[in-house]
Amino acid sequence: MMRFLLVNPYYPISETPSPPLGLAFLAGALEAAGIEVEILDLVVFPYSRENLEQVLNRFDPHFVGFTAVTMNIENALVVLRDVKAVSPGILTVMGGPHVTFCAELTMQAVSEIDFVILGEGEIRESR
Ligand code: B12
Repeated sequence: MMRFLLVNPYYPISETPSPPLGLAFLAGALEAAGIEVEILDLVVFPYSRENLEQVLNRFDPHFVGFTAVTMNIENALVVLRDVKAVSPGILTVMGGPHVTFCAELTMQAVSEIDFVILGEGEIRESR
């Protein structure tokens, strides 16, 4: 079964006083498509590379997806680069407002990002 880890990057909880709704919508869509999902919420669960390694070893995801606004993109990139350093074979996906505004710049600046998704991530286009 395919496994997808979703990461909510650190931001002060006083400015993020509710669960990550966008990631929850995505998780629902992924599960409906038969994909196993876990969410690592770094707003309420302090980040360390050791914790990340434990999650990667236990859950063994094929993809790790991140959400980010401009104000927490650097926090997201710390984790994303650690994912690639620990397991270079994992594919990384970045979504959310920051890359929706700055997709090309982000892809050019950060070679560790494999895919960016613009706008709503659960939409599947069929042509
Ligand atoms: C509601 C809201 C909030 C709520 C969040 C509620 C919640 N539980 O998520 C609260 C009040 C907490 C909040 C806080 C902040 N917000 Co706000 N917020 C919004 C608002 C109005 C709607 C966001 C929303 O809930 N959309 C619905 C959900 C379902 O969509 P979503 O989260 O965007 O996720 C979808 C896609 O983005 C995509 N996606 C997201 N992540 C990923 C990841 C992957 C891997 C993939 C594939 C796809 C994907 O798929 C998701 C599902 O369709 C937007 C403006 C807007 N119209 O978008 C501003 C907006 C996102 N906020 C903004 C800002 C600045 C902030 C704060 C930094 C403000 C502050 N006080 O510090 C904080 C940051 C908090 C954080 N960690 O993100 C800016 C971001 C600008 C930027 N350059 O990035 C926006 C765009 C407003 C604006 N125009 O300035 N916010």
